[in-house]
Amino acid sequence: MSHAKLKLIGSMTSPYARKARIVAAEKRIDILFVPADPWSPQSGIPELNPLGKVPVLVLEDGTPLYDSRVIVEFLDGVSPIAKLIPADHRDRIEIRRWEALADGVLDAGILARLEAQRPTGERSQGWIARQMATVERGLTAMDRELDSRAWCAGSGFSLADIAVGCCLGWLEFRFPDLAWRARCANLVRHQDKVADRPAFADTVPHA
Ligand code: GSF
Repeated sequence: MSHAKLKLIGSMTSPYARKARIVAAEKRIDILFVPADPWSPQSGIPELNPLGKVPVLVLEDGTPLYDSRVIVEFLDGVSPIAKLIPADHRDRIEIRRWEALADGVLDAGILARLEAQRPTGERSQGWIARQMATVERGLTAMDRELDSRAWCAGSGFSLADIAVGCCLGWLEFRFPDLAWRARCANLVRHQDKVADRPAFADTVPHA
């Protein structure tokens, strides 16, 4: 099946765009990745997504889809190949919960990073500390819930593993000193395993 007209607008550093790219690649859906900077006034992104964020998936008829959770659900339903979100209600919710956790850690990490980039007088260390505490709690919860299991949910690779992989990959990229590897052995094992998949290796974040 060819879906060459599906266009994914995102940046090379966005972990949410990476999640969508990996889902497309795992499912062998041929999308056109269009790099764009949501912070650039000329990006054209607010015309597609009123929230002004990437990723945006533009369908064949021009309909823009956002955010990444809607995009991955759309992509998973496009073809029956390599299902990443199961049909069973409870199984699906378990995986979406993992995704909410991994995305939530990213949300907090991004807020902390944006705050840290503000001029010294405008920056709130308390706000940064609050967001980083969320990151730490999220990492602890993911590590504990993964435990010694091979995959986050169920018996095989799923959207949950992709979401967690993108979350940890972004933390490694943006917070190389966070040292989660020293205290989250289960996540280390998981991350080293998913990193070998071509879809992950082809989308490593870079500036
Ligand atoms: C988050 C997208 C987002 O924060 C999703 O798609 O899952 N819940 C959304 N995107 C950032 C880029 S990044 O840090 O991944 C973005 O586009 N920020 C621009 C802005 O104006 O906030």
